[in-house]
Amino acid sequence: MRDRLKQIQELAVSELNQADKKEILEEIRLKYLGKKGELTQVLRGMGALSAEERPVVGQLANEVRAEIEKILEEKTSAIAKAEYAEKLKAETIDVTIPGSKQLKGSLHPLELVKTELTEILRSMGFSVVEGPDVELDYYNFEALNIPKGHPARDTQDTFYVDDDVVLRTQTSGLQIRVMENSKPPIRIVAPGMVYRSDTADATHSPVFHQMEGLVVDKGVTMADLKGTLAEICKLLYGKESKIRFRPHHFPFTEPSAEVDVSCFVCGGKGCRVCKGEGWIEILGAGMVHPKVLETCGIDPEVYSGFAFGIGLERVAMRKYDIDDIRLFYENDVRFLKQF
Ligand code: 2U9
Repeated sequence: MRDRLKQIQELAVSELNQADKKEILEEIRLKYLGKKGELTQVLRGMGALSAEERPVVGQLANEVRAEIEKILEEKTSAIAKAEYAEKLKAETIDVTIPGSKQLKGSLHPLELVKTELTEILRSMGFSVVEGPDVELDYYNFEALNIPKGHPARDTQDTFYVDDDVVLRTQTSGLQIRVMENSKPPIRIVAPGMVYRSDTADATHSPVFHQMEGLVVDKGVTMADLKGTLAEICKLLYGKESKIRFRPHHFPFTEPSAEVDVSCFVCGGKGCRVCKGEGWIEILGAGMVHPKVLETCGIDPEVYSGFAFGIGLERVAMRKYDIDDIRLFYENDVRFLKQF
C-alpha cells in the first residue's frame, strides 16, 4: 500500500508538471483526489490493514494528499499568471501607430450670420422667438393687413398646404402671436426659414432665411427705428457705416422704407460690390400699421411700433463674397469647409 501511495504521488506530480491549462489541472485533481479518485480508493482499502500499520499508512496518505494539493495550487496560480500576461500582451496598444485624421465640421455660413445678428440684437435688449414653418393663412397674411385677393399675395408666391394653411412666406406670424398674447413693451426678433414658390437661380431660392424685428411701446417713432438700424449696421459692418432710407410700400408697415447701408468695401466711393452706387440695399422696415396693432388687441392710439426684415442669405452673400444663393443648400463640403 505504501508503494502504491508513492506511485500515486509520483504519477500525480509528473502529470501536474506537464499540465498547461486550468481544465487539465481539474481533470488531474478529480483523477487522484476526487470521490472516485485513486488516492481516495487507496484510503478506502485501509480497513484491511493491521492496527499498527493503519496510522503509519494514514500519515503517508495525508502527506501524499498534501503534496499533490500543494503542487496543484502552485500550478493553478502559475497558469492564471501566464494567462493574464497573455491577455495583457494581446491588449497592448501600439502608441506609435499613426492616428486617423479626425475631420472637424464647421458652422454653416447662414448659421454664422444668424448668430452674429441675434447676438447684436440680444445686446440691444431683443428676445429671440421661434415657431412653426407651417402657418395659418391668418397669421401669415390676414393679420398683417394682407387679405385674400390683396396684390401683395402675388409678390409672395405662396406654397399652400390647403385653403387656410401655408408654408410661411415671412416670419411675421410669430410677432402677431406675441402681440396677441402679451402687453407692450415688446422687443423681439424672429429668425427662421421662409418659403416662396420661386424658381431657383443665382439670386432666388424657394427656401431662404429671414430675421424680423419688432418693437412696440408708448411713444416709439421712426427716429427710434432709424437709430436702432444705424446701430445694428455699425455693429455688423463697422463704426463708419451709415444708412439711408428710401420710401417703399409694405401692407404691414406705414410709412415703409427700404434701407441701404454705405458700401462696406469702398466706404461709399463706388466699387464692384456696390456696382458703383456707394450704397447697398440690406433690409426693409417701417412703422407697424395701426390696423395690425388693432387686430392684435393693441390700441394704436396709445402704442406705436416699428418692424424690420432682413434676408440672411443676402447678408451672408455680401459678407463672404458668395455669388450664387444655391451654394447655401447644396451641402458641397468644398464650399462649407471654407467657413
Ligand atoms: C409685424 C409687423 C410688421 C416686417 C418687415 C420687411 C419690412 C421686409 C423683407 C426683407 C428681405 C423680406 O427677406 S426679405 O425678402 N422684409 O422688407 N419686413 S417690415 O414687418 C412686420 C413684421 C411683423 C407684426
